[in-house]
Amino acid sequence: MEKGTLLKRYGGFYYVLSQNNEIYESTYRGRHRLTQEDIYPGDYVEFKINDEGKGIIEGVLPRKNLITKPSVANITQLVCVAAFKNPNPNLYLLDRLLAIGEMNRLKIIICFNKRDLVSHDQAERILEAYRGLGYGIIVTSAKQNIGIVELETELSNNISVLAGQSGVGKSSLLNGIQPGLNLKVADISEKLKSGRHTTRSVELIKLSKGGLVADTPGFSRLDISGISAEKIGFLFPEFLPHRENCRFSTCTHSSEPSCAVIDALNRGEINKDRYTSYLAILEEVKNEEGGY
Ligand SMILES: Nc1nc2c(ncn2[C@@H]2O[C@H](COP(=O)(O)OP(=O)(O)OP(=O)(O)O)[C@@H](O)[C@H]2O)c(=O)[nH]1
Ligand SMILES: [Zn+2]
Repeated sequence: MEKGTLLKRYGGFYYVLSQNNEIYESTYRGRHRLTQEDIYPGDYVEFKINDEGKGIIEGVLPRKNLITKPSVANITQLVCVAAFKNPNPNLYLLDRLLAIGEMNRLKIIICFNKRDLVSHDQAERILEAYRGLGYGIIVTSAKQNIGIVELETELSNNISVLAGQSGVGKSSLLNGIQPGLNLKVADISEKLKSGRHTTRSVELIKLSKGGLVADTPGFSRLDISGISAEKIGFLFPEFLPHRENCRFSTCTHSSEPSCAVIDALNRGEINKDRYTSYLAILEEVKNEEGGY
């Protein structure tokens, strides 16, 4: 029996990447009927290869994680992409993605693209808030081919998702890494036609320097449900040294008295924008808990 990774489902077939780096068009012959929830791109499968060189999947192995909306299994790394300009960085969206990466215990990289559109000082002002959080930061310009090799290196040996606001340059970066991909770049009329919010199934792309990356339309928000309000603080690494000094162990660092996180904020040790994002995520999760 061979083991492999599902890259995509298409037209009733499953495309499986074997451990020998071959892609097999496969069908499923397991004992149970597969439903949509039973197998996602990124899933490890056991399969046989028949005389015609086609794969026959016999089972899906337990998955390590699953991110949803849209769904992909077993990712190891979340690359949160923002642009320095056009669009201006949406820090709430970026911080929300970082929190989702933390929630799923993924390796996290922040990629700031479109470096060509800002000066050194403008870039530094934006980067400042994100240094010292422990995340890898890559500065790129898909247009001027800056940082592309560095990004490619970070993607090898990982199953990665590039997530970020529409228009930040995710497709352009992947095209820069692998010119043969020809991912659609900024075809606005096409996007309107297909409808921005229709869920589209994910496809994992095999990179020539190694690694798999999800082809990403729709990966701007991801799902943050399923976490309780008092756990959100754990997703902000800069809160960790302070939170044990909060008076209440269940402190949500919002309106409680003697909150060490708020004290650190007031001393300027925690970035104000990051804290604002924290409060917004807290509200979002509380609203979900309330069921509306
Ligand atoms: N100046 C500049 N423009 C860039 C850069 N990278 C991408 N762009 C442009 O930004 C626009 C959006 O790029 P895309 O690659 O489609 O962005 P995306 O993040 O994939 O967008 P969605 O598919 O909507 O999620 C295009 O017009 C690109 O040519 C860059 O480094 N510098
Ligand atoms: Zn607190």
